[in-house]
Amino acid sequence: MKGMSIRAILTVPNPILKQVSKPVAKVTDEIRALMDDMLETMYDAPGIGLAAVQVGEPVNVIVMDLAKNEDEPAPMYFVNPEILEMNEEEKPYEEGCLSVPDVYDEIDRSVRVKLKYLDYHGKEVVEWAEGLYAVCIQHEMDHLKGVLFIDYLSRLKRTRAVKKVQKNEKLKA
Ligand code: K2U
Ligand code: ZN
Repeated sequence: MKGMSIRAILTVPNPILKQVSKPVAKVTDEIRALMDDMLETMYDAPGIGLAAVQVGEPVNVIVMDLAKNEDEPAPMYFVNPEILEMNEEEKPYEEGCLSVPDVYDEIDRSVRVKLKYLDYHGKEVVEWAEGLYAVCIQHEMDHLKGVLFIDYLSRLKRTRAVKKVQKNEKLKA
């Protein structure tokens, strides 16, 4: 894609990550350029999901690609995503986050969610997500509410996670 760039991924305790992102008025070329940059940034990380706030843009935009490394890329674009229904059954999954590097812990998520969102061209889509798709979209939509997966952990675990990320960021700088 023309003119794509890799952006810096914000890490805890950056306060921007706690902001509530705003809806997008219209899926413009500018929003598409942001999604292209987000995908390039996500592939470089590497990761399978990324919310716009993680690159410092608090708008309701998410990108994902759940394809296995050996498969063709399968980029997914979500503008103004909403969860219409959540299956009440929950299952634990070992989550990580590009904004909380090298921290992993089990988080319970709904096994199926009914989604409504605008796609790359602004067309409305309504579909059910399950499996890793359900886990990842719930993790990303939390980012749009300023919520990180470590916010579900005990205060002690959360404090240790933030201290670990800050120490490692200092070593990198
Ligand atoms: O920070 C992010 O939002 C990217 C997350 C997305 C994610 C979190 C939990 C569970 C699934 C996806 C990850 O850091 S992407 C890295 C990754 C790769 C494979 C499986 C799980 C996480
Ligand atoms: Zn994350």
